[in-house]
Amino acid sequence: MTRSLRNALLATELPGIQRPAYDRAKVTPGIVHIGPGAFHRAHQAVYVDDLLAQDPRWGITGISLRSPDVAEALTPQAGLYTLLLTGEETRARIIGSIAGVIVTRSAQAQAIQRLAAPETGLITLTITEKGYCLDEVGALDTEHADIRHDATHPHQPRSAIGYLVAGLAARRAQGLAPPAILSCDNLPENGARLRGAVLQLASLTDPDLARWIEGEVCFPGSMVDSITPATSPALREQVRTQFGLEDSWPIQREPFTAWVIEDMPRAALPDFASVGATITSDVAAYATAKLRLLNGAHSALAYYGAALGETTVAGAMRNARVERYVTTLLRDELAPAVKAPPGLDLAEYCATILQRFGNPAIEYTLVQIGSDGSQKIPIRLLATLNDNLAAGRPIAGIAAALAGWIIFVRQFAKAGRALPDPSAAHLAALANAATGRGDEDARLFMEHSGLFAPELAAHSGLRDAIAQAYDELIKTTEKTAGRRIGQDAA
Ligand code: CS2
Repeated sequence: MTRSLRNALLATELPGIQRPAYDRAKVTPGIVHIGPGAFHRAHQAVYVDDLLAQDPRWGITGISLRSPDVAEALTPQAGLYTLLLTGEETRARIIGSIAGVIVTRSAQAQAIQRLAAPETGLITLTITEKGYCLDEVGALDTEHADIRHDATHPHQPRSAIGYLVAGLAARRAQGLAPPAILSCDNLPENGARLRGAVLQLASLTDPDLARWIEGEVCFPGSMVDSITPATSPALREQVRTQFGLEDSWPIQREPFTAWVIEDMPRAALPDFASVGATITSDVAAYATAKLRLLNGAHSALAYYGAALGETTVAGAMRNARVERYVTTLLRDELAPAVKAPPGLDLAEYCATILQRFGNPAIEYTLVQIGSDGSQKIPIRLLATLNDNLAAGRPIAGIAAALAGWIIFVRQFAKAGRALPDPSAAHLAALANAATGRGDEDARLFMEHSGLFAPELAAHSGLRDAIAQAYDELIKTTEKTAGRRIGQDAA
């Protein structure tokens, strides 16, 4: 027998399933989260689920900027969903911290009202790199179509930045102190970049508002970490058969989780430290270490592994050539460019990353990680590449990841499939002009993809290293990967 997720279910026997340790009826909404995708529901919403047991003021209202899918799945379930923690054993938990989800497409005014509501003490975001609409130096891209729109229609925004500005304007109009705003995305200096983007957009429409935001609103930085693949049909089936729950959108993640938040007392955040988050003044060191080591290695593994015909992270880690590649990359190229935050042993951290990638219970597709490469590669790999070139350290592994990326882009073009990337059209045009020769294709992508700053684009040592890896990888790709990527992207 399977049972549907409803509030009433929480009062029944649920053997082997952890459930909210608080009365959901007593929870009030204190957090508004923009982008309630899988990562948010596997990470922050779980910390909040723990927090609500001691402080019911922090229920979450989600805001979906694009698709109604999350709202359609969660509304009939009263916001409840199942989280499976999958490692050596699988543990199930029902999460109750999300009270509701607003879809801006059909309820724009309601979304702005909720952002501005007096009880909203914290706004959080997981909108992925591209959601910030930043340019290559990390400032707001004022040429971005959504930002141009929001600069002229501040009350009908399209971008997350536009919603924040509209919400803050409405809050200020009520004469109330603002909420804190916390980015939970894998961006370097995520708090500072978000603050810069919000100030820049506000100054285009209302300089007084921009001054108020500058003086009043706290944007703490953060580091978030937990490997959370997209939900597959097999996961729904597992939740049904193993735990007897009918859930339209369960979530799965590894047991490991970490959240480091910048210590900013004026932000008056909920007591996240009491539920396992680390509060520190040195968040940048943790965030850089995580972004450059875990995310850098993830992206490199995705492109290198896909070029060799692999389709998932754990599968790729079972391929001795890929495993050797990632291990060496972490040890010789990524870790030496990272300054360890106090108390973090880099060698141990890298060993844990390799172990986490190898978790066979997590089905994370390389295509999912390889998506949005134009956004991810500069911050995950090129920053380290620049440091290594300047310090005379090796670059062959990063060059191989870049070669893998070019092959990845070409495989999508060859299969006639849309590359999952905001620069898809431009990259597809390059892919169609590529010849399959390392020296030519390395030059083409370095000079024209838009990822490489002029000095890097003209670096002949880098070009040679990419070309060499490309010619080497493509031999295997031609045998296997084209077919597989074509299927994977279907
Ligand atoms: C991954 C991340 O999809 C990706 O690009 O690298 O989502 C990664 O799993 C998380 O940042 C882990 O904390």
